[in-house]
Amino acid sequence: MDTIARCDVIVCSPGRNFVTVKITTSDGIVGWGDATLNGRELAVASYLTEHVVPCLIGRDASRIGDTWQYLYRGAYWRRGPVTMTAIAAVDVALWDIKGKRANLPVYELLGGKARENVLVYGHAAGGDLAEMVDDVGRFLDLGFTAVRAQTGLVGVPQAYGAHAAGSTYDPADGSLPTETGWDTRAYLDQAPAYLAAVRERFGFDFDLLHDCHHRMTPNEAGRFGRSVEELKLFWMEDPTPAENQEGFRLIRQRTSTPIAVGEVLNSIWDVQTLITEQLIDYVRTSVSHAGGITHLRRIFDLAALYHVRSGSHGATDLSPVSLAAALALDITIPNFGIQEYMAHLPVTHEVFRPGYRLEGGRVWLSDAPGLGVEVDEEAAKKFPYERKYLPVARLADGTLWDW
Ligand code: GCO
Ligand code: MG
Repeated sequence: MDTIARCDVIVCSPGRNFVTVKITTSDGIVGWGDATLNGRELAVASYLTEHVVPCLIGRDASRIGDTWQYLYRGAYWRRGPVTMTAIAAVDVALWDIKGKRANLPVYELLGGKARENVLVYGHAAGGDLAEMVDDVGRFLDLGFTAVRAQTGLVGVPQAYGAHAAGSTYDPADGSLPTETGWDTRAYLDQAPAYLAAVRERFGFDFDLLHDCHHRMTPNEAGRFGRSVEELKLFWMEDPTPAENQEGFRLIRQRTSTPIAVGEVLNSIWDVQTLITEQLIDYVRTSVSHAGGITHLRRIFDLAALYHVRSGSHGATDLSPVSLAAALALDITIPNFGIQEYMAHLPVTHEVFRPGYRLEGGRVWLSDAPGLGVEVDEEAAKKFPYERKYLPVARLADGTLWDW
């Protein structure tokens, strides 16, 4: 029996913070998992080292499902981003090990390829409308056939999306969260117009996506969706906070603009109503925040019954290990929709060397055993953890809002 001999938790910051799990088996096989929870990284690292690692040593490395239940049911406390991210990292590392042991890529263990490659969307952004439209053009020139477009709002300081492409949200003074602004009326006035400007310049022959980032009420979201219907968005993402899944009934009644939800949610129960009542079109739960390959596969299977397709979160705060794991699911499931793809910074690749490859708006998977990602632990040591936060948002009168 190949047992879990060691489990190390590596925290490093090559361009941004990442928490990585390394499991080594008694036969010397190494598997990698991503345990990064942006802005709350050390909570997961300590959950792992203090509470999970001691339970793993000596367990049969091949029993992935049993280990998942042991960590989930065995904790007594349910769900939540810290727990589900920790479980995800262990789960993904064990799938990586299973692949390496079988000398097969993980996607072969999941049933084999259902498609040749994985459709991804890129992130076009800009400080203002002109910059953002140019950035959409840049992605189309690179061969992307799906692009998400975001820009700031005139009169609102640093609203989400106002950052130039590739920039991070690091606090200006290096310590506390950046304070940004929000104004729903300005958004409802301006966002449909700037999305229309993209269609005007580049036409309809590509998929246009937009992230509303959880800031509207269901009623406002319904109005927004209706006002962009003729722009034929691929999706509007997170139109309203999804803790209240029932709120999406109202949006659905108002608009046929497709809806994508799930990046901040962690379990199948968090998306159950959304899926079973067909209130969304794409489920965006991620492999690293929703319990790993084992649990995300369950979510996608449930979604398939209700014509909901996958649209996995893939921002740069998910490490290349996560992306490789997401891609293994993307290429095998019947109800694949699209995969988010934000290129990692070159410095991130000094530590994480993935085998997948982007070409013409699609990603081709590596056929290396396991997930095909190498992690350079020596290089990781050069990039110590730095405390960072996601921004917060406030209305003009100071009321704290959803960022
Ligand atoms: C997306 C997301 C990200 C998140 C980020 C938070 O759709 O890509 O909304 O931009 O804000 O992952 O850590
Ligand atoms: Mg999003």
